[in-house]
Amino acid sequence: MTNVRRGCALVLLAGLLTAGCASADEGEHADHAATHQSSAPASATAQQQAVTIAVRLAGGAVTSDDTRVEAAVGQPIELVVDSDTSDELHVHSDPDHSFEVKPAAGQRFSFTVAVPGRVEIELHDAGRTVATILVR
Ligand SMILES: [Cu+2]
Repeated sequence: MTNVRRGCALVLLAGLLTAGCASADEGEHADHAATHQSSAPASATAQQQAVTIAVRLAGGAVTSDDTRVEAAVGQPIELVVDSDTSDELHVHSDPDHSFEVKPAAGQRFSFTVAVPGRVEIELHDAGRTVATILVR
């Protein structure tokens, strides 16, 4: 738990957009996600190929640790998760996205990012950054 909080604090210190971490210690992301919902643009209608990020949790280990990927604003980004445990994926975009990971293979979570910048994807229970997306 402290690992997660420290990770989030470092992100805040780095001056990045961290819509989610102010309340990360509460374990609740639903409230502030709803707060930012209204600012999401509806412009990403162009058909773009999705950026896929594979994440695997097995035996307490996380593979694909802190992968760097690039994506365009509005481009679909898909997380493909194989996991043997429950966790929470948290996308540090604005607005942020949270996905509930279950112990199952082939879970897919899709989202888009509306604001350019560096977007980190965290596993909150494991306290790990699994990927960083450079959004342009
Ligand atoms: Cu977070």
